[in-house]
Amino acid sequence: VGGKRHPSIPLPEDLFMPQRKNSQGLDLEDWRVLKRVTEGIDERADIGPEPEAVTDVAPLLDQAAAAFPHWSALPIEERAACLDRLADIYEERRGELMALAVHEANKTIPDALAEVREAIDFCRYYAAEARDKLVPQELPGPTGEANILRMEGRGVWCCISPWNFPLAIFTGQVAAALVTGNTVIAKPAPQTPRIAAAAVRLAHAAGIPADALILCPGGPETGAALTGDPRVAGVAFTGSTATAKAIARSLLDDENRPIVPLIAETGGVNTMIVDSTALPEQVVADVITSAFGSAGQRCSALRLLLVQEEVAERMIAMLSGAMDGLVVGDPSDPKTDVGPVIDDAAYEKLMGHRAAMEDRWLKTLEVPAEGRFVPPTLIRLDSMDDLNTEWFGPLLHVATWKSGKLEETVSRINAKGFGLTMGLHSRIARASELVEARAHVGNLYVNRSMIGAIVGSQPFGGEGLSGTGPKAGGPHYLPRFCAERVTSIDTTSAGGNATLLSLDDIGG
Ligand code: UN1
Repeated sequence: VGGKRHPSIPLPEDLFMPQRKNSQGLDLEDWRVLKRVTEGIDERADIGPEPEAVTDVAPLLDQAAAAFPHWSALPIEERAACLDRLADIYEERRGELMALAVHEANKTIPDALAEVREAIDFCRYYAAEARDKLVPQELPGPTGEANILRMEGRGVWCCISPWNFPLAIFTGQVAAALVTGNTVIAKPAPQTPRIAAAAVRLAHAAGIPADALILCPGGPETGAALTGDPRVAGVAFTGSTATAKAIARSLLDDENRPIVPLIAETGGVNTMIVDSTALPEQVVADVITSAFGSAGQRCSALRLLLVQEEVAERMIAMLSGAMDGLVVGDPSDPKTDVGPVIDDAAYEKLMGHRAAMEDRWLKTLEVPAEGRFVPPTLIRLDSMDDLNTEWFGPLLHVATWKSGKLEETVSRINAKGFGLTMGLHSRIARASELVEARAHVGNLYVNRSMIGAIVGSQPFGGEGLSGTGPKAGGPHYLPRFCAERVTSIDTTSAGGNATLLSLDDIGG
C-alpha cells in the first residue's frame, strides 16, 4: 500500500476496474454510473430553500391519523407497488439526489451514489418482504378450530432519521412503516431537510397519498413534540444513544398512553482486533476505509483499532504511510476521499478531543484551512479501556493487546456496553470462531472493512447501548412495525360455524 492512495477514487477519464468491490460495494457498473453522474453533477446546483421547521405538530398528526384507515386497508400488493415505483423514480432521478447528498450533507461522490443505491435497495427489499411476510397465515391447531395470524398497521409512526444517511436511512424507515400499513410523520435531521423533502415529493409521485406520508422538518423540540403525542403508535429512530433514551422515557411518561414500540439504532465504540497472522496490506486498506471513509461519520465506523503487540509497530507505520494518500477536501471533487464534517458543532467537538489528545498523536494530516475539515488522526491509547465514548469523525484510536488474550480482549470490548460493529483480521479459524461466539455486537466483520452493510445480505443494527433491534434491511424488521393479531374461530357446529372460513372471507 505504501504511498498509494486508498480508497482510490478514479477521475472520470481514468476509469478502471477495481480489484475487489470497495467499501461501498461499488463494482464496475457502479463506476460507469459514477462517471456519468459525475459529469452530470452541477457544482452550483440549486439545492432549493430549506423546508420550514414545523412548530405545531398537532394538525399533521390529525391528518396522518385520518389517513390511516384507508391506507392500512389497501391490499399489501398496492402498498408494495408504491415502494417499487419509488425505487424506479429514485433510479431515474439519481443525479439530482446525489447532488443533494453532496451539497447538503457533504457526501463524497461515491458515498452519494452508495446513498441513493441503498435507498433503492431498501424500497425493493421491503416491498418483497411485505409480499412474502405480511400475508395472513393460517396456523396449525386442534381440529374444529381455525387460527389466523394477521400482520397489520398500528397507526401513525413517527420516523426520526439522521443527517449521515439523509436519504438511505430516511427512506428505509419510512418505507418499512408505510408498507406495513402505517401512516408516517417523518422528521429528518435539521441538517438535511432538503433531500428528505425531495424524497417525500418523489414518494407522493410514486402513489403514496400525501396524508399517508407527511414531512415534518424541525429540531429536537419538534421531535419531542411528536414522540410525546399519544397519537403516535410507534417510533423509529436513528441517532444518538442519549436521544434514544430520552425518546424511550417520553413514550412512557403519560400513564394513559398506550405502550408503543421504539426501534432505536444508535452509536458504538466500534473496535477492530488485528492479530499477528492478519494480512497487513488488507488490514491497512480496511482500516483506512472503515475509520476515515465518510469522514468517520457512520455509526458503523471503526473507532478503536486493537493490534497484537508483536505487530503493532509495523502496522502503525504502514497505516501512517497509507494515510498520506488520503485526499481531504471538497466533496464534490471526484478525487476526494474525506470531506468536511457536517456542522460547526461537530467540528468543534471533534477538534476539541483531537487537541486534548495532542501528545498522543501517532499521525495526522494537513487539511485545507477553509472549511470544517477535521484532519484524519491516529491517536495512541495506553489501554483499550481508555475509550468509552463515540467520537463521530475521522479520529482513530489505537491500542495493543497481548498474545493469548483474545478472549479477555473481547470481554473488555463488550464491557464498554455498546454492541454495534466489530472487526477481526486473523487467518486463524479458531480466533474467528471465538470472537463470533463471545462478541456482543450486531455486525461482526471478519477480514474485511466494517462499514457499508448491504440491505438484505447484511442486516444492520446493534444491541446494548447501540440500539434495540430489529436490524434494518433484515427479515425481522417489518414485523416490528406491525400489530400482530390472531383470530381463533370455532368451526364445529357446536361453535355455530359449520364451515371453516377461507382467508378471502375474512378479508385476507
Ligand atoms: C449509521 O451510520 O447510522 O453499514 C448506520 C454501514 C451503514 C451504517 C448505517 N449502513 O456503514
